[in-house]
Amino acid sequence: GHAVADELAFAADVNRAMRGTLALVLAGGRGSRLRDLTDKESKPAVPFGGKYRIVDFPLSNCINSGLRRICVLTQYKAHTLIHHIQRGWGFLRSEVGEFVELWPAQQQTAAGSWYQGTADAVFQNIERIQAHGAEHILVLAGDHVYRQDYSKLMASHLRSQADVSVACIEVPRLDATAFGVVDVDDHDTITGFLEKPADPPCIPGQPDRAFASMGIYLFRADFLLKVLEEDARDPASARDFGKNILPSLLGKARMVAHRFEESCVYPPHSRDVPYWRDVGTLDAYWASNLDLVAVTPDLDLYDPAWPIWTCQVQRPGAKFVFDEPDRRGMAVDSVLAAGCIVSGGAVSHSLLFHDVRVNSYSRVKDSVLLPEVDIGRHARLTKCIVAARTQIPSGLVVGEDPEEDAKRFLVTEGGVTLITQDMLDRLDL
Ligand code: ADQ
Ligand code: ADP
Repeated sequence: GHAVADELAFAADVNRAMRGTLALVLAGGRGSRLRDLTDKESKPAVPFGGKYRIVDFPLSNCINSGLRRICVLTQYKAHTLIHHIQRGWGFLRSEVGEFVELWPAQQQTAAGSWYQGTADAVFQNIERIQAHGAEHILVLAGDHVYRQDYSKLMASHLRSQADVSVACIEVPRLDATAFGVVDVDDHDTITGFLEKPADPPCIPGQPDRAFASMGIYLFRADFLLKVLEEDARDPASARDFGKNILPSLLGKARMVAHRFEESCVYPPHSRDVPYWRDVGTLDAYWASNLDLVAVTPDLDLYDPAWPIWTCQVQRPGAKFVFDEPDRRGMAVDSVLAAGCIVSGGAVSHSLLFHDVRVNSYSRVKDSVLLPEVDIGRHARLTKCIVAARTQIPSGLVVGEDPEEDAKRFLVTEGGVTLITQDMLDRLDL
């Protein structure tokens, strides 16, 4: 009796809190480890999974979690990101207070410095945030691929009566050099925080694992505003959540770690490994795109209960031309987006974004081809990432001689070759 009534009342509280939450998606960072892929656009705008851009994941998580007041904070080369959001994310109902707004960097600070750190991006918009009168602020990184039900994060935030909840995940210890590493007590209260330590401390009793911040912070709005104002008065601060804000709160505020396992949206076939990817390097980008080709991918994009929304290109279905015995257009073990035409070439274990052309006698294997790539006749590509709108010339062979490839293109530590149109133009073929 009472227990059920309490549960229902609590669920209603969570619901109300979600409706009173403003989500701030930080989408300004370049993501320089993606090299040429982020020459012209920021990391959140980089295409992912055949028809999405990375920012679609946190935005879809908001929509699917019932969080409908969203601001996207942009900065570095935001043109494609702004275009994508204006075209694809205008379907919320402003009449009932639902929106995705774009907040470009305003260059408000002196000396032409745009945003400094992530906290400055929020601080510069403090008046607009106050004008929304939100009770909670959810700060999200715009550059990770994952499915998370933020209402479960809200539930644990309310239960623990935290000033701020930080979503955290266990990662291999050696990967944690790229993250904020968190120390917790028995109740998951955060007792230590080291931003990107060179030698990350492990989880007690697990020498190879570390507990990392996912860069997802849920704040009580009044508390966040107070903290940002304090930080703004500190001339030594770099105005960054990871570098300055979280460490400054240790021992002064109720800062609680939320375990991602509790709010991860798992695929139906596996509840073992929570999926969260910082596709920050070319090797990680290649691997997580090609994971979608696997028999049972770790990331389920087919789940109607948790759709990933995007800006659709209105294109016809992928087409395969198979006309002569030696010109058999086919793709196996692959994902192809709309508008692709595989005409007399062979594609295997690859992911093709929309409007890719694969011409006769060519071979594409273990590769990720971004939108509007054209593969010339007799070309052979293995283990490549081809940047958008690149014309691969007839007969080009890449992925069979690493030394030769490294002279002309960019070969990663993991042996993935990135090919862009600029690199081809420099070759003067
Ligand atoms: P990083 O990911 O290295 O670490 P950062 O480069 O600041 O942090 O990027 C965080 C997010 O903010 C990204 O989505 C980026 O695009 C965006 N961003 C960066 N500067 C911005 C600006 N000035 N304006 C708008 N958006 C901006 C952080 C934390 C770590 C944590 C990892 C998890 O500092 O503690 O472990 O995220 O990936
Ligand atoms: P309805 O008007 O039936 O309530 P919606 O509010 O779902 O429909 O959608 C309004 C408009 O937004 C429609 O034109 C629809 O095509 C478009 N739309 C809905 N969802 C998306 C999406 N994920 N991406 C792009 N456009 C969308």
